[in-house]
Amino acid sequence: MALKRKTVMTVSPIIAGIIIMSVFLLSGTNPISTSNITKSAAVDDIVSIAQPLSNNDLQNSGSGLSFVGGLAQITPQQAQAMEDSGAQVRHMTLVPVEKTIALDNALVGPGTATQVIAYTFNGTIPGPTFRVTEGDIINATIIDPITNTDNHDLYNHAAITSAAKFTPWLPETDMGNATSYLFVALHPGFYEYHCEGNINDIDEHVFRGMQGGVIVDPKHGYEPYDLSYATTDNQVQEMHVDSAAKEIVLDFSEYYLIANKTDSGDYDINAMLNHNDSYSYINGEPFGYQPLANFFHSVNPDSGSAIPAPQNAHPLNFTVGDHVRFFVLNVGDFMDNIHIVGEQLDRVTQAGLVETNAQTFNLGGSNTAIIDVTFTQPGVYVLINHDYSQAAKGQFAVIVVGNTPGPNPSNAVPPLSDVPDTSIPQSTVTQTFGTPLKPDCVVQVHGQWSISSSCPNEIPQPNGTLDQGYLGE
Ligand SMILES: [Cu+2]
Repeated sequence: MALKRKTVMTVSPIIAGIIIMSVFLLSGTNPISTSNITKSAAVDDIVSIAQPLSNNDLQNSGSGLSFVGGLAQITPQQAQAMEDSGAQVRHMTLVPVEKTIALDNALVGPGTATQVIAYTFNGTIPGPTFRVTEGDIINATIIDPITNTDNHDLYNHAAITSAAKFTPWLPETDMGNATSYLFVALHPGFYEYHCEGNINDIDEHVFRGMQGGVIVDPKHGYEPYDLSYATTDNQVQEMHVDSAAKEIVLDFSEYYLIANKTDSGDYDINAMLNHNDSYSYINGEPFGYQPLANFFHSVNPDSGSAIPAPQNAHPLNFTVGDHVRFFVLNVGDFMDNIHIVGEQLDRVTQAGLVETNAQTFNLGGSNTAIIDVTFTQPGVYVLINHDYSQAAKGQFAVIVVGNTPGPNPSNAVPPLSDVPDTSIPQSTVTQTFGTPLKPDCVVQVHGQWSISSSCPNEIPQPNGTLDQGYLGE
């Protein structure tokens, strides 16, 4: 897939050919059969993937990126064999960018921060949503700009390996270096990725914004379902809901910010330890999908802080009869009690478990769910964290269901799936945070090591042999 190169940091031609960003919608299908994935010759190799790593592997494994939830680490040789058998190789390149982001919907009043001194992946909070298909090989790379002030790396949960792998004696991806790893997407689902910083400050890097999600689509797509609903004249009807859906990513987390004159927007560890978040958010922006003026008018009557009319806020838009698939990730420290005022959650899928017709779904920290909702009646609905303290701090989204299609905030719409009959394309409007990238400072990877950046950060010529990913030297 030849992508056009823009402004750019060139990287060695030897390693050209590798990195394609999250919008990497490589065409074609993966020939690996997943109707019975364990019977696939290529995927049988995965059995050998989860071999314990040697101490040498551990010491030379670069960043903390090891096992991603649903993704198992493999060697370049295994990856090559799988690719020769027809597996797709996908690229997931992340560039840590340290930047200050103004909050459009900052609280007003004393003791409130109006910006975030942020650590980001590729310039946005959250980082880009990646999308692959069950059985794909993922080449994950982190390139750390020389101008960064802190170490960054890339890690994920569900680590099926020694905890020693995450200890500080392992070399970080230091400023000016790059590290690449290969994985196989074993299990469908939605998975969190995040920076773990210098290990002892993981929380700081996560709450400054270095986190995001990876969608692993089932090889054969998502199951349809049947739905009973009441018409506007109260007649009960049955509906068969197809697999194809309009898709929305909702990334829930919080900001913990020092809010005085000199440190406004810096990370406040004491606030985190006390569960006293300054803001909560969906997709990086408090109240980003809440255009109603002065809702939750006074958050803190004692300090006088309040929410002004939200700026640059845009609701989620659907039409009557739309099947919507929400990919929900809770990165934060609070329980995310997902509720849609005026609706029920038709189907919730989480790690192979399925719940139907839920009024609210409780999502703990670092967990995810895929939620199907079909909107059968026109109207205005409100998607919130049903923890009122968090709804009042930013996790509050308005959903408008009308008779004509409306655009959705760009940072809520994930890349389209490669699996047929999965994604229904949507029109979008630019949103301040998240993907697609905020225009003031972004890093984009075009095809093979071709990076365009509008950020002042100096992105290095990567070190190491990165063309096939590597474990150790
Ligand atoms: Cu970091």
